[in-house]
Amino acid sequence: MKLRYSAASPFARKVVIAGHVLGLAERIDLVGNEEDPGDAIRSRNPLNKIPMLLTDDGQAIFDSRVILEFLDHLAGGGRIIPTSPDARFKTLTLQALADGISEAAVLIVYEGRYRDKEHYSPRWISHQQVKIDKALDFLETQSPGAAVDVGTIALACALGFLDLRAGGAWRASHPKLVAWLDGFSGKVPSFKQTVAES
Ligand SMILES: N[C@@H](CCC(=O)N[C@@H](CS)C(=O)NCC(=O)O)C(=O)O
Repeated sequence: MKLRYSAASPFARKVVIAGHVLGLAERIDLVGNEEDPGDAIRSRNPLNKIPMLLTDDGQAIFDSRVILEFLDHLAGGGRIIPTSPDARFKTLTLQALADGISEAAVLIVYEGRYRDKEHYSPRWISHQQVKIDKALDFLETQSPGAAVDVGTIALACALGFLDLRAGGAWRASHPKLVAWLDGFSGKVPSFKQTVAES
């Protein structure tokens, strides 16, 4: 399999970590982020986003949530997406929340990267920042739990992205989440191995 990815992307990092957790990492070739929309791998996703997984039989799979489901299936199922309804919908919802943090943080980065200077919108930035802050405050009061699954993998990647692109400002006001991330990092070696350089 080939994964079109970038080390900085929190969504791609989810996939790389899941590959390690599931013992599938050696079957996944990491192919760097080619921004050319005509790039043979990237263009298999009409949305032109990463991560994008090309399976051994040539099927293009995206986005990160679907790729994680595919990898879980390849590994026998029920490994990072629980099968019992309570645990399953709890972790899928945590994944949605964590991905929402990453999406808002990516939009803030893109506002600076892609918006023409004269249209740069502090109001838009703060609209996204409120989502991040509220989600973090919520998670500070509701422990994300000790399981290693799609929810906690996504959360670790979202917090890692805030460290990478927002200077880790979330840490001072969220001590329980900091402790949770330290615990996750101790249990899942691929989290440390996939830290991107800023
Ligand atoms: N919902 C998608 C989000 C993927 C995403 O936003 N990827 C970013 C990189 S972090 C991207 O490819 N952006 C390029 C673009 O928006 O054109 C997922 O879970 O995979």
